[in-house]
Amino acid sequence: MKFTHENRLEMCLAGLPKSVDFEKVMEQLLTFHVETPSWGYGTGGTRFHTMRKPGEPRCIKEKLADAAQVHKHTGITPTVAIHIPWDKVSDWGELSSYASSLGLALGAVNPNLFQEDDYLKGSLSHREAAVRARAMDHIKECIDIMNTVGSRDLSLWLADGTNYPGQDNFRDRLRRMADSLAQVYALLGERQRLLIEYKPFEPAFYHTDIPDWGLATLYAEGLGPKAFTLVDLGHHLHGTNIEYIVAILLSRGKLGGFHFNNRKYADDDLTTGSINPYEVFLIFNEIVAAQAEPGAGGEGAGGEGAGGEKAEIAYMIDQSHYIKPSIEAMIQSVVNIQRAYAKALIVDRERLEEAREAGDMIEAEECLTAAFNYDVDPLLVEARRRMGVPDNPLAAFRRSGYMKQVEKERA
Ligand code: PSV
Ligand code: MN
Repeated sequence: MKFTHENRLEMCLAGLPKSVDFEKVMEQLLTFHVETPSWGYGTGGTRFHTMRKPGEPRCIKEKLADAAQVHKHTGITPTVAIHIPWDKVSDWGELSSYASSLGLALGAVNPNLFQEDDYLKGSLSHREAAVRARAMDHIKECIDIMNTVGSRDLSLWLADGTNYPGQDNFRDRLRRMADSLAQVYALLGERQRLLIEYKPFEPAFYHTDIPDWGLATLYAEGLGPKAFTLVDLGHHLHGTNIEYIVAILLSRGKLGGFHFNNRKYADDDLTTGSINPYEVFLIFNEIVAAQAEPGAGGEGAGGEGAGGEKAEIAYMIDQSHYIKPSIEAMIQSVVNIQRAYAKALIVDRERLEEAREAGDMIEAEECLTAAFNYDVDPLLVEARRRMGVPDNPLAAFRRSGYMKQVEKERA
């Protein structure tokens, strides 16, 4: 037998559970999108040093050009999240047109409320009204940008917190945060959303004002149907069961999106799936299971919210590549996410339900590990051929000569 794509695909299909509909899987893979972050194309550093890499982009336009390479080779990354003021330009309409000329659109807008000296003791929960007002002005500026570039999501992460016991009054901070978030919410347009990101540590190390999914979701539920929780994989304490958090948020209709990355120790920002690919699979397994439920509303359905509306899930990457070449690391991450999603799509859900009903935990677990261990790459290659992108995005990018060219141009 020749090892052609057709042969590989035939063998792959022959081994799939009967309950899996191949054309439906294709449709789901073809409509699946991942958003890459502008800041993931520059060189990240640690608090020790930033090692500059040859060919590094020098401005947002060059970052978009790099992002366009990821989209060109994977076919599934048409939008790029921006961080303000890191990506600030004088003419947002012009930047938006430039993005379209590359086949991209600008995605989530991330305000930066953590790098001004004023924010040493917080931003939206700061004791001083003047600092809170400054933070609010910055958020207004970000929403204006969203209006100009047509962005849907305001992705809000706050470094607010304290570093020592007694430093501030917890309940006062909670009140100020709730007031500020209500003001932010009131600024949103009809189709815009507020994604609230939580993090239990760093840069505040005693407490953070929004440490976990629970408080983020309390805020999101209190604010209303346009507010959601954002799950950054690196923002959990060790041993946290992230897929269960995902299930809870799905059941509340409050899963707004992800910041994908991977960690070994803390918020390491390693490429997604590099350390724990099973976790990524188990996360997608929860999403696919929720979407497969009767009445779940199909593509993008994230569960039933209080108002009965379905939440769209924004699949975003939040990585800052410190040592790997950024574009290649981004392609690796995108492909790892796509592969984890494909594996979740081929779980034998009928057999899984029967095993659960029979109380057979071995069989139930086997349903998951069978899908996780299955080689779904022929399905990915088929989807890529239908999209007109290379079978192997990483190899094709490496062959393209793009890095050599930008290394010269950006020297
Ligand atoms: C904070 O650690 C974070 O995850 C937030 O999403 C920021 O916007 C991003 O990283 C970049 O610093
Ligand atoms: Mn993040």
